[in-house]
Amino acid sequence: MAFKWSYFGSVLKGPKETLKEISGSYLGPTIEVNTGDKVRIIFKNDLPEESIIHWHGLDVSHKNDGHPHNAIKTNESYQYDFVVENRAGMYWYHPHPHGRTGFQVYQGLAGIFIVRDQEEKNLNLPNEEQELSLVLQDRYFNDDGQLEYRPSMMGTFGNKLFINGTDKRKIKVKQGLYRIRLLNGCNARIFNIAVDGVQEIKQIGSDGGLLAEVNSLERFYFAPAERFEFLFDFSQYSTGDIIRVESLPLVEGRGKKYTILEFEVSEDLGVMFREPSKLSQYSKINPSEATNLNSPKEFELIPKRGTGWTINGNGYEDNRYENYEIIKYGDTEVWEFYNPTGMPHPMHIHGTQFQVLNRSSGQLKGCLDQGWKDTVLVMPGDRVQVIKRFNTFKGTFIYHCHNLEHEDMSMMRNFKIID
Ligand SMILES: [Cu+2]
Repeated sequence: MAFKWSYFGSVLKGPKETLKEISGSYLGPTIEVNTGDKVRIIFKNDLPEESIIHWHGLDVSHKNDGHPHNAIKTNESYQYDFVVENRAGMYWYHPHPHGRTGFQVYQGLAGIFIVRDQEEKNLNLPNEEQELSLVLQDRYFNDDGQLEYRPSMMGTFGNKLFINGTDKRKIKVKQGLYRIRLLNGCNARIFNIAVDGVQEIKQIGSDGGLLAEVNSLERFYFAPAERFEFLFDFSQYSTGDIIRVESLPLVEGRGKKYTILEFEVSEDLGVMFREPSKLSQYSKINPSEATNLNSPKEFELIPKRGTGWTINGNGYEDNRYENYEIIKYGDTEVWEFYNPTGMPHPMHIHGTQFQVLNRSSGQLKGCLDQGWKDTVLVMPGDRVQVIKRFNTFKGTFIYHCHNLEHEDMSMMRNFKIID
C-alpha cells in the first residue's frame, strides 16, 4: 500500500499479547492493557521531522500526554511512564506535533489502545472473535494511484475508505452476538452512520468506555476521534446475508449515501453471549459541582484572516494562556463551545473525560453525547456545554478541534491546571 509511515513496536518486558499487529495494515500495533497497569513506552523518532505521540483519551500527566511542546527531533527518543487510570474502553494513539499532526496521521501514523478492567470482564460481553475494533479512515489517491495530502480550510478528504488500515471493507462474521467498536480516525470526515435495514443500533459505549445501559439509536453523527461501541446480533440473519454500515448525507437531501463497510454472515455459529441488562457504573456529574455553572467559560470557534482557525480569536501559541485558560486544581468547570461557522468542529479536551450537559440544538440531533467523552461534535450554530473535572494532574494540556487540518491551522490552545 502506498503509505509512507507507520508505527512499529515490540514488547521489551511484560505479556507479549500487549501488542497485536493488524495483518496487512498500515496502522501501528494495537496496544492492550488493564486499568492499573504500569506502562513504559519508548518512542524512537525515525521520521525526517519532529514528532510526539499523544495517547488519545488517556488521563496522564503533562510529560506523558504528547504535548506539542515535547516533540522530539529525528533520531531522538522519548520515554513515557504512566499508570493506566482510565476505565475500560477504546482509546487510540497518534502524533501531535504542532502544525504537522494532520500530515503525519495521513501518512499512516495511528493505532488502537484498548483498556480493560474487572467491571467490564464481569459483564461477559462478546469477546475474542466476536469482539471487533474497527478504525475508519479516508485517504485521497490521485490518478496515478499515489497518496496525496490536500489540506484546505475544510480539512482533507479522501476518495477511498480504509478499515483498520486495509482496504478490506467486507468482514466475515459468525451467527451470534458481536461487540463492535468503531473509531473515526479520519482527519476531517464526519459520517452520519446508519445500518441498512436496522432501526435500533444498540450503543453500549462511548469515548470513555461503557454506558450505564444500552442506548438505542437509529443513526448518529460520527466525528473524527470519537468512538462508538455497539452490540449487534448476527444470529437473526442467514448464511450469505450482507449487512451494510452506511453513511447518510450529513444534511438531508444533500449528497448521496455510501457504504462504509459490510458484514457477511457465514454459516458458522458463534459462541452464545447474552446482552446484559445493566452495563456499567456510571454516575452523572452533578452540575452544581461546577464552580461556574451560571457563567460557563465560552469558547467561540471562528476563522481569522492570517491565522486560520481559532478559538476565541486566538491561535496556538506555545506556553501562552489567557486568564480563562487557567484552572484551579480540583475544580469542576462548565465549558461552552459556540460554533457560529458553517462547518462542524469536533472539540477534544486532553486530560480527564468529560460529560455533555446540553446542546442548544437539542439532544435529538444525533450527536453522540452519552457517557464519558473526550471529543464532542459542535455542529454549525450549536452551543454545547460540557462539564469536566480537573482533579487528576496539574500542568499544561491542550484542547483543540480534531479536524486535524483545523488543529494544524491553529485551532488549538493550552489550558493550565494550577494549585
Ligand atoms: Cu474545526
